[in-house]
Amino acid sequence: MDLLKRLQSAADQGRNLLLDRELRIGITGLSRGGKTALITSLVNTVCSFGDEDAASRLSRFPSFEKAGICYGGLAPARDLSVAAFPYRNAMDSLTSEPPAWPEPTDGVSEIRLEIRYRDDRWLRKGQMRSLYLDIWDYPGEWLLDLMLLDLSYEEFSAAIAAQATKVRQVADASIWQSAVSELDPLSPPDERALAAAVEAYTAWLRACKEAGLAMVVPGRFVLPGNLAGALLLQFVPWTGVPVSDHDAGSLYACLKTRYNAYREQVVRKFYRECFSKIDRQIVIIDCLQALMGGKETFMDINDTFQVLLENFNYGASSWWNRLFSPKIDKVVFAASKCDRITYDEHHHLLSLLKSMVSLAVGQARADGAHCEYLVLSAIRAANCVTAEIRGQKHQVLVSADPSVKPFYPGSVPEIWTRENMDFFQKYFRFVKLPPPALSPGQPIPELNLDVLLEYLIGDKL
Ligand SMILES: Nc1nc2c(ncn2[C@@H]2O[C@H](COP(=O)(O)OP(=O)(O)O)[C@@H](O)[C@H]2O)c(=O)[nH]1
Ligand SMILES: [Mg+2]
Repeated sequence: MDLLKRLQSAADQGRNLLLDRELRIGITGLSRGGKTALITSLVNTVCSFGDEDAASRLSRFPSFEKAGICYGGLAPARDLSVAAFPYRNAMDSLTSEPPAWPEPTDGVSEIRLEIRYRDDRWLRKGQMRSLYLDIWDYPGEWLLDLMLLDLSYEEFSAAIAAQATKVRQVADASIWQSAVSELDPLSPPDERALAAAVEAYTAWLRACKEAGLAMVVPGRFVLPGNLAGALLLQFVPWTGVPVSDHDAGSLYACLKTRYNAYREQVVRKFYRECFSKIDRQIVIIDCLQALMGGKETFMDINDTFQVLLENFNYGASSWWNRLFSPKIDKVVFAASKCDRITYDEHHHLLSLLKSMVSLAVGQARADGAHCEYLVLSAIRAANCVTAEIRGQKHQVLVSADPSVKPFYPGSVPEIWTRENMDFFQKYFRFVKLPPPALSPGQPIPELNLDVLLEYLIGDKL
């Protein structure tokens, strides 16, 4: 009986994939970009599909009515080995008194949703069908690791040394570099001295990350997930005197072995088990935060795209190709947290987003993926209203928190340039907003999630 059930369930899973009833959506972005908020809000919106006023709230998701969606809800997890996305905890934070932003989460998690709608194919007219959405949350930091798949230990060391020189104004690499140069590459490893060098290297990576730099590799050093303390993470790039000949038992051999193990057992495994299975991808970018970074952030973001492009030219084995693996047929680039600016600035934010990712998008398109762009706010913490100030009408933001006075944050540049970044840093007013107060059962206020849903699943209903 048990076997019969298992066979039945395996057959069901195969059929779902075959009949195009299942969509795996990856949500990517650097830490604190707004992934957790977006997934929470997406799940919340889908769970409200059965509500009477759902269609009117989702007016720019025309497929909702056209397909006759009548229900949305959580479905049992598909992959029991992956952590479940903590939706309930996130909702508890938002509905607590006072409301709090969902706890930050690092690492991979998954949540599965079911959407029921009418079947309009003529033989099955009137019957109900289901579309399953698997939503995957994973840190963008881990994604950058994909570039390591193409690098030997020596190439990795050289790339990091070059990066250290380039960003020396924002993050000083001299501490870890001198710790590395004191290690003896030809003797057996001194684990204590090596651990100290690893710690100094990790501190430097953290400083790079805090300065807003995107190239922080290996990503697991700053976001270890379940690998905290593992020997796999006990290596450093070799920036000491070049080593040509070494014994199997030497420190240098050990560093190489651990780097290779990291590349194969962590990066390749992540790619195989998680990333290569994704059908559609949302890349979340907090453009306003990126504008706040310094000169090095600007260069780093440009360089990141440059590296992506260079790698693309190497053909099918490049990690950029993998990033938009042939399975991914749609990529949505989303500028998050757009409730922090007034409505009349939204089109500027959209054009800024396009200018930031323009190089990357060319490659995704070349790979056959369809790209869309939008600005969104997953959890709207401020409302935009028109106020009369000295006889003139102006848009201002009003926070749910009465202690925050209505304010005009400033203008957003339309293109990604150094000069615009300086201007923005001088004049833009960042206000830290608490999340909106929610009563249990009330849908999360958002901006443009209906547009996102139309892009993501409209053609699958
Ligand atoms: N105003 C506003 N802030 C947001 C929004 N989404 C996220 N945030 C802020 O950004 C922080 C990080 O978001 P989170 O979703 O945890 O980022 P993650 O690390 O990418 O999962 C949150 O704690 C909020 O302070 C939004 O839609 N509006
Ligand atoms: Mg998160």
